[in-house]
Amino acid sequence: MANSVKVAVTGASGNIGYALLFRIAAGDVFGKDTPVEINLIDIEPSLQAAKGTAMELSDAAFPLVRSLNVTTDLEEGFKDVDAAFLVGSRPRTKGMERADLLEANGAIFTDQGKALNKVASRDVKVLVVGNPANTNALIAANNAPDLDPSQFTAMLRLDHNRALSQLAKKTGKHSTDFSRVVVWGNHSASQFPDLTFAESDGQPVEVDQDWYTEEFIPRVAKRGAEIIEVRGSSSAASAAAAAVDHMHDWFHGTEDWRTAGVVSDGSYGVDAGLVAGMPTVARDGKWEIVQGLELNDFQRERIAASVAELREEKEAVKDLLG
Ligand code: NAX
Repeated sequence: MANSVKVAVTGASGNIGYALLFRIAAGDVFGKDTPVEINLIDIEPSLQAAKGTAMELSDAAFPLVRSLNVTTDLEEGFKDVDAAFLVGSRPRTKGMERADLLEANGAIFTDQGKALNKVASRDVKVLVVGNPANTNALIAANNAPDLDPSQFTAMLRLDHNRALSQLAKKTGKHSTDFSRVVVWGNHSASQFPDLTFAESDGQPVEVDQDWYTEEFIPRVAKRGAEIIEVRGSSSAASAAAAAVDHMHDWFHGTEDWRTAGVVSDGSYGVDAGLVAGMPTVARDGKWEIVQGLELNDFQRERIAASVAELREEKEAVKDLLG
């Protein structure tokens, strides 16, 4: 048996939390021989429901679960954690402007960044799922001066997986047959799911350009809304699966590209310091941005459009950036 991993999940009582916690407990993130100590964090009105989720986790008698702790206290919940999934966030309510949402969530991620800075493991890996995920990750990173900004990431893996799935459907192949797929930019409708570099069996993937620009890109970018329309509620298990994939790969490494929302180093026209979806590989516990790619005009334009939105979001929360 390996040493146990300490992990925190915020928004533990929510829909994504409910799906995610059972995957963590089953060993799908850290490995089937790695025990887990799980802290479930939520706000006071949701505490009871989080306790119920912990009771169910206990009832499942997972062999790897060493402890389950439910709390509303961030410093208790983040104490010494190796991994933190920041899922909880304030939903957008009727009449709420985007700027209000940014600000309301900004306050949450300011507090969480500060608490992680104070008490988490110095190697903590943080994945922000709660929306607006990119800007929330930016805020958390900026409020954790003693941690490296690269320890904070935003989830674009669901968008990445959606892109693979749509490509597989179109070509009649399996999603695992493809490599070098990336989703640039913001986890929002402005994102750019990019097949320019995609390969299958080491060969470039040839796609119909009309399908690519008229169907594939908008479909992936607006898939969240499509799920809500068809299912009647937002993506939950697929979002949890993507969070599992992201953290799993961060801990275990990857050969092929994955999309992670990472702090930009200024490559590819993405302002340094913004958190954006980029082509990355995970090595030695770090996401590395794939370097040296030649972009065409279409790619540059699409990336720039999403980066412009990220800049606006950053401007709206500039007072929270520590
Ligand atoms: P739920 O509404 O089921 O759960 C929300 C959770 O957040 C609850 O646990 C609630 O107690 C907690 N919460 C509410 N207000 C809070 C506050 N002020 N401070 C801290 N926590 C608070 O949402 P769920 O479906 O679980 O989605 C969670 C978040 O994931 C949302 O922000 C959602 O937009 C975001 N998503 C992000 C995705 C991504 O790819 N990055 C995809 C899926 C999802 O849309």
